[in-house]
Order: sequence, then C-alpha cells, then structure tokens
Amino acid sequence: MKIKDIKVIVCSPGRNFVTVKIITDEGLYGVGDGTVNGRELSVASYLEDHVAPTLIGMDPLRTEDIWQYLYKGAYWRRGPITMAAIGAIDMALWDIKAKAANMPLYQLLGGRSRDKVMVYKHVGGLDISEVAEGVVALREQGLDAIRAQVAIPGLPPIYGTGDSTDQDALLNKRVVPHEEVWATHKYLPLVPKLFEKVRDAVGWHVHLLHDVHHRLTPIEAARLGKDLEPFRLFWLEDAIPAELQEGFRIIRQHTTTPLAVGEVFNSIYDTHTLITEQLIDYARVTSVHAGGVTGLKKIFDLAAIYHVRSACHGPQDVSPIAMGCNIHVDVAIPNFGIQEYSGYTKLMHDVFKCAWSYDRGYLQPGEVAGHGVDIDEDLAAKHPYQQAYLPVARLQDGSMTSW
Ligand code: EZ4
Ligand code: CO
Repeated sequence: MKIKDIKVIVCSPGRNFVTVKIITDEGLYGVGDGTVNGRELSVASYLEDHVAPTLIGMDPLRTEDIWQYLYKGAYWRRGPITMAAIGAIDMALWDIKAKAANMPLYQLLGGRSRDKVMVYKHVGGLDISEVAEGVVALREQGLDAIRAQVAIPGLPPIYGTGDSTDQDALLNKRVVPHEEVWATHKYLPLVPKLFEKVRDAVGWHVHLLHDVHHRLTPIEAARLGKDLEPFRLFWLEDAIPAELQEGFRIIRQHTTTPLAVGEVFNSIYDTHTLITEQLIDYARVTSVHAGGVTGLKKIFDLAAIYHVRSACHGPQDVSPIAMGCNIHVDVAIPNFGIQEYSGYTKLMHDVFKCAWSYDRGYLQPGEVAGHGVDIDEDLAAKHPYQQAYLPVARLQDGSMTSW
C-alpha cells in the first residue's frame, strides 16, 4: 500500500477546523485533525507546502517511522504548528492501519482496559448561585465529574468563567483578539467560596474540577490549592503558565489538591519534568496538539510509570476527529484519568460523522474499523474558514498579564 494523495480541508461549521485526508493507492483513506485555534491557516500551509509532498509514495502503515521522519526531518523540532501537522498525519495513518486490520483503533493500542470513558463538562455563570444551579443540573444529566467557573465581581465577565463568555470568545468572528481585564486579588478569595456553595448544593459524591487558565504565580497557586483542600477537588487545572515546569515544585510543596496541566503542551519534553518529579497528577495533552495517537501514547506510557493519569483536552476547538482518537487512547491505556468533553453542535456532527458516542457522562469509541470519524467534504466546503481568536488579557493598569 502506498500514499497516493493528501488533501487539506479547512472549514468552519461554528469553529475553524483543519482536517487532513490521506488517500492510498488501494482506495483506503484516513482522516486526521490539525486544528490549532487562531493559527489554523499556518497548520494548513505547513501540511500542504511542506509535509504532503514528502509523503507521497510512502507505506502508510509505517506510522512510527513517518512520525519520526516528520519530527526529526524538519530540522526544527516541536512547536504547536509542527506537532499539530504531525498529529493530523498520524491520526489519518492510524485510521488507515485500523481500517486495513478491520478493527477499531483501540484494538491496535492494546485493546480495552475499561468499559467506558468518564468525562467532565463545564459549568460557568455570572454568580455563585447560578453556577451551583448549573452543577446540580449537569449532575441530574448523569455527569460524575463537573468543572465549575464563576465570573469575578467588579470585573467584566472574562473567558473561561461562563459558557456564554466562552462561546462569545470563539464564535464572534474577530480580526484581532478581544482584550479582557484580570485581577488576581479579586479572583483568589472567590474560588473557595464558589466550591463551598457548590459542595453544599451537590454533595460529596461528584468530582469537582476548576481551571485557572494559567493566571497565577506559583505561590498564589499554592495558596489557592491550600484554600481549596476542604472541598476535595478532583483537580486544579493550569494553575500557572508551565513553560517553567519547575514552577510546579512550589505548588506541590504546599498543597494536596491534585494538579493538572498540559493542554498547550505539544511534546513529551514539555511535560517530562512534571511527570518524572511527580509534580502533577494529570497530563492534559490531547491527540491533535501532542503529535497524534503516537505522541499521546509516548507521553501517557511515561506518565504511567510515575502514577500520572491522562486527561485529554477536549474543548470544541479540538475537532470530532481528535476527540475520536482521544477516546480510543482513553479506553486502551491503563492510566486513564478523565476526558474533557464540551460536546459539539448538530452542524459539527453533520460535517464530522462520528462512530464514537456520548451518553450520560460517559463516552464510547464505537466499534467500526478505524478511528470511526469521517468528514463530509461537500458540507465542509459550504462553511469556509472565518478568522477568530481567543481573547488576550491585561491587568487593570493596562499591562499584559504575566501569563
Ligand atoms: O482553553 O477552548 O480546559 N479547557 C479549556 C478551554 C480551552 C480553549 C482553547 O482550546 O481551558 O477553555
Ligand atoms: Co483548560
């Protein structure tokens, strides 16, 4: 079998998605996700101009060798654009391999280690009582794990504090990013109050999570972790920017609140100090941004030795293809932790046909050959790329935040 053609499809059925389709001389094809929000066209160009021409004629079943070829062969290693392009190719190749084997992808990753994949969803709101009601409502829909965020009184609602603002941030098409205001001293005392009320409303049998979106310094994060200990969180996510992995040592010294980080990481080298020093409990890398199925497996296999569990990033800007690949990895690896799942719109599901399914807080990978996700190219073509960015944040004096 040989790689005959590689297509790159950029579409926007509500969010921008970059999809790669690899077609073989035997007619088998596979698809992969290369979406990097706010930088979609860069990945598309990287794939079209620099990756696709080099792969024509290669054996698509050589997933590891092609991964190494793209990783090492560029001279420049790592980085979100390169690794998303490698991730897209890798997902498409694993799709082809699993279709050729006539098996669902997870069988090629070792088979099932579990019956179902626990997810968490998000609740946000403008005040604590609204968030508490939202958590109770999601609990009634079967969720065993819920992320709670609240807007900060005295500041305009910002990204990551409520569903409505998250949607606005990405769905309002923008030529330049929206600018938001941040004040740590207004945020820090609020979060323990939020979880006190949420625990009162929903009890102790549900996993509660909180995302800091990299907005604190290590010592501030240590304080927050300590203050949240009475409420027994499942995790505190992205407490600090993690370019400096050693920064987590300070947090870890001070608190038993479990820690998660890694949604912006793109390789094992971004996370290996965190893993080998056991500075975190969950690695948030996701297939599209960490080099595909091959990249994820390398990171999670290392993590398993150090008692670190998986927690793949899963917002709407991770396409349904990458979500499918995550679910196959989730169901197969021994050290699965949890899967983030924001869900997709009907139009997104019309463009991306998925064998994976969601039911009352849990995901299934589906039993079809391959990873089980395909793209309707005609429908995708009716929803072309639209420029959109996540917001940037400044402090109240107008300076950029440290994160
Ligand atoms: O930062 O959707 O954990 N999830 C998140 C999300 C993501 C954005 C960008 O992928 O933090 O808000
Ligand atoms: Co996050």
